[in-house]
Amino acid sequence: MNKKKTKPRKSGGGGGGFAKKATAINIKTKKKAANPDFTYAGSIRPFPQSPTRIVDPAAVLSIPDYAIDGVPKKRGSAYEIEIKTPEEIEKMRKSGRCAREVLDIAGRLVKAGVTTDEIDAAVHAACVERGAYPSPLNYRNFPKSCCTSVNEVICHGIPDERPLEDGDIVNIDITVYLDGYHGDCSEMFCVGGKDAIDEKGIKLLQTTYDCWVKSMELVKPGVNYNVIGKTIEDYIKAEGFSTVRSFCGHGIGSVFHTAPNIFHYTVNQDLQEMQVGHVYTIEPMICEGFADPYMWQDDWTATTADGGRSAQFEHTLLVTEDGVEALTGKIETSPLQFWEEESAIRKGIWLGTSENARARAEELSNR
Ligand code: EYF
Ligand code: CO
Ligand code: CO
Repeated sequence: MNKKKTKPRKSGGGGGGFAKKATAINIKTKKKAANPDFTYAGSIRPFPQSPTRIVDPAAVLSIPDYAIDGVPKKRGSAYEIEIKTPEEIEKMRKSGRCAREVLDIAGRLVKAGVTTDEIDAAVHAACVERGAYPSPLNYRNFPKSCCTSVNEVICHGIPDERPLEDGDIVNIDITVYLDGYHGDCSEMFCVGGKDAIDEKGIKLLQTTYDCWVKSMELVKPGVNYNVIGKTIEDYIKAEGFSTVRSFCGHGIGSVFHTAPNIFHYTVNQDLQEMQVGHVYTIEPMICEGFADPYMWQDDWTATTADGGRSAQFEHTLLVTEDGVEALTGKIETSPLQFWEEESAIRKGIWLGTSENARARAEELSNR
């Protein structure tokens, strides 16, 4: 799909809170002509996209260094894992909570007939209302404020004018940049509810959730990072599914993607060890068929090559002295999904394994 160069607009494309002094976002136009004979792996097709939404820098606490030209400047070490200070952790708690609030808002909109672009508009407005910049917007020239990945789309689906259909499974991936720090999370949603999904789809969703929780339960200081991928792969293989190798979780902080890379498959060598103050994401993508990715012509959307469905969950996690805390964990108002109520690993809300996290989860379950 060709991207059109969009002029900066004073008020934009269905999102809220736009400005007199908008940031001129320079979305790159792809020179490559679209091949009309391009073959798609499954039944999802690209639909038209609305004009790029813009953010008034004065309306948010801060904008990331790529907001204007699409190029991230501050990279962080490729190897050394940052240990966050207490002040940074406080800020990341706030960006994590903000990402969760926005994800819950997006999830409540999921319904047959609603377009993923309408969800993007709501996400964009909810970020700006909270003083946050929607991190995906213009990140390496990405054109929208969140990713929406439907059925066979593994990740980085671009919100567009396709109306959701009963029986679709959709991942909504939200990252916000609040006061200099990113918070990143994603969750699956079933269009038409559980009853609209076939048995294999339900098993895919449950297995993806359970392998993710199982891997997060093992996070604590001193644990080798290779435990995450092995736990995920062993669990999903036994259920007949496959795990994506081409995209990984990542360290996160003032930089969207930094060390360490988090592999969601078995790595037969020692990696680094987890330490108190590490903050990173676990975001496995699990497929009902093969996990080989197939890129659309937009160079962003990754689908499965065999057209089988893919599911994904993601939290931003903080390693604490006594375990782990999900900085993007569910809050008082978050709806519970069937895979949380029926989990074989941990039933109910999962907020982490630290004493604090367990106590808060208990409080929320008794609300
Ligand atoms: C040019 C993007 C660039 N990348 C990663 C940029 O960590 C993420 N989700 O959990 C994540 C989210 C986004 C992202 C949103 C936009 N991008 C995507 C795909 C290709 C690409 O190459
Ligand atoms: Co994400
Ligand atoms: Co991520």
